[in-house]
Amino acid sequence: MSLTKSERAIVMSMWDKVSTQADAIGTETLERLFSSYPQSKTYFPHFDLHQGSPQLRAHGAKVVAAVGEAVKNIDNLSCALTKLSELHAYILRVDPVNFKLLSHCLLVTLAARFPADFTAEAHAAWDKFMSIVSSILTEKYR
Ligand code: HNI
Repeated sequence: MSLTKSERAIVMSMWDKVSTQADAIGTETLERLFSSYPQSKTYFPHFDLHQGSPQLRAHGAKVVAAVGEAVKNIDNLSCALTKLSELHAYILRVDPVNFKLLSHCLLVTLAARFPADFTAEAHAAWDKFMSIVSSILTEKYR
């Protein structure tokens, strides 16, 4: 599976806006994840996951920064995500289901913050992009 030219263009142009509020978007994404899908909290027993906690905000910022790196390397995703893939597969052993949930929460956050940009085409492009990123981060499980 790979992105078409126009899907790439949509993701890249929307990223310009996302990056101006990256940290807040990361925090909101994780808040949505942990409140809608509390089972995902089991990977973070060492974190204070209350809304707005410093750990939650710091982690949200890291996750969105990694998505930003992926956007920058959109033509070379496997390579760009190698380290993170090893971390999630070998060390963290996150069940791949959680990647779908996190991706969904990111999309909801983007839709809520950029309603005019979040057309059906943008929705589909981001969904495909995040599913490619997620499959790279989980492919080492097999
Ligand atoms: Ni994830 C650490 C990026 C999905 C649980 N994760 C990271 C780090 C980045 C990151 C960046 C920090 C790495 C470092 O410190 O070197 N994670 C991403 C991205 C996605 C993702 C881009 C999906 C698109 N991670 C998930 C999911 C879960 C998850 C779905 C579980 C629900 N991640 C973790 C945990 C850590 C982690 C746990 C370690 C946290 C810590 O600091 O102890």
